[in-house]
Amino acid sequence: MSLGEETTGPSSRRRSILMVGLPGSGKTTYLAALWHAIRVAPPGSDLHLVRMPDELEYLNRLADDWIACEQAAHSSLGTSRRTTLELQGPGDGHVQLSLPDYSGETIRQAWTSRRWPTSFDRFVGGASGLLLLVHPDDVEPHVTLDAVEGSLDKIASDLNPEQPDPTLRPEPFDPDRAPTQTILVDSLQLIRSRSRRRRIPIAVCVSAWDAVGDGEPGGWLSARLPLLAQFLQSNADVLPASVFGLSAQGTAWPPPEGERVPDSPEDRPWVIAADGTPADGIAAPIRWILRSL
Ligand SMILES: Nc1nc2c(ncn2[C@@H]2O[C@H](COP(=O)(O)OP(=O)(O)O)[C@@H](O)[C@H]2O)c(=O)[nH]1
Ligand SMILES: [Mg+2]
Repeated sequence: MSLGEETTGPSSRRRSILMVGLPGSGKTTYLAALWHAIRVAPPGSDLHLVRMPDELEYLNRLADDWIACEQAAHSSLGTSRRTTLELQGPGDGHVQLSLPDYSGETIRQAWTSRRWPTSFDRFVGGASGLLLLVHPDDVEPHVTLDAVEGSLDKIASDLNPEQPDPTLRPEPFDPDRAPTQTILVDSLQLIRSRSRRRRIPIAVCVSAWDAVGDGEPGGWLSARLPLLAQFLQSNADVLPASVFGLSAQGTAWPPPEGERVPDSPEDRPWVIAADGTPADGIAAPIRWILRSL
């Protein structure tokens, strides 16, 4: 399989993929593992580099830390590294893949303040597709209808005007405590409203899948982030989506009892498709986006 399916047009096609996710969703670790796969890819493979990227030093540092099982440094608000990778495509053409690593604070602040940096907005405007990362251990609980109904009963009884409950105090709305799926759906709506494209394929990557254990990524999304899953389902014509389970590290660092990190860094990362079947390596979500354009 090759990166980029188009065979007509200029010999180099520009594609920009926006990697989004809240802070700590696994973006930088993914970039580190992806870059390592690219830098060791043999000539002739679709991950083969056509030109050394300008951000070579930064990418190598990320990948070297990843090899040493060291966590990626935190990117601060508004900063990103413009990582443009020029990779071999089919035939004579090649694909220029722009994959900046914006700070997750950009998405969180867009939710709370309705603003994001101009450079991010420019990238959103032209992005061909999205890599949306979600960390399974960092999902603010969703509120089920059952829980709401139970609360309504309690509120109704507590609001008894005959015997008001003095402990009952309304809490002011705090956007920082909004559920993860609310923030993610809002950010997808904002991205869509600022995009120049009619259709934006989204690869939803549930990172640290090694920590989830059994199950299928598609089912996980419907169960844990039902609003996001239903939003994507009902907008499938303009936001076609595919869910992946992604383990960019292969395991937690340090590894849990009884597990070990494979000696060869290339053997560490793995990706599975929505139904739990093995996907085509660490670049599978990117391949899917490029095929879906
Ligand atoms: N177990 C496990 N943890 C991971 C994996 N990928 C990332 N993490 C952890 O998730 C946390 C956030 O990752 P990071 O890439 O810094 O997220 P970012 O803020 O979105 O760039 C870190 O503690 C990583 O070690 C993985 O494949 N498996
Ligand atoms: Mg990061």
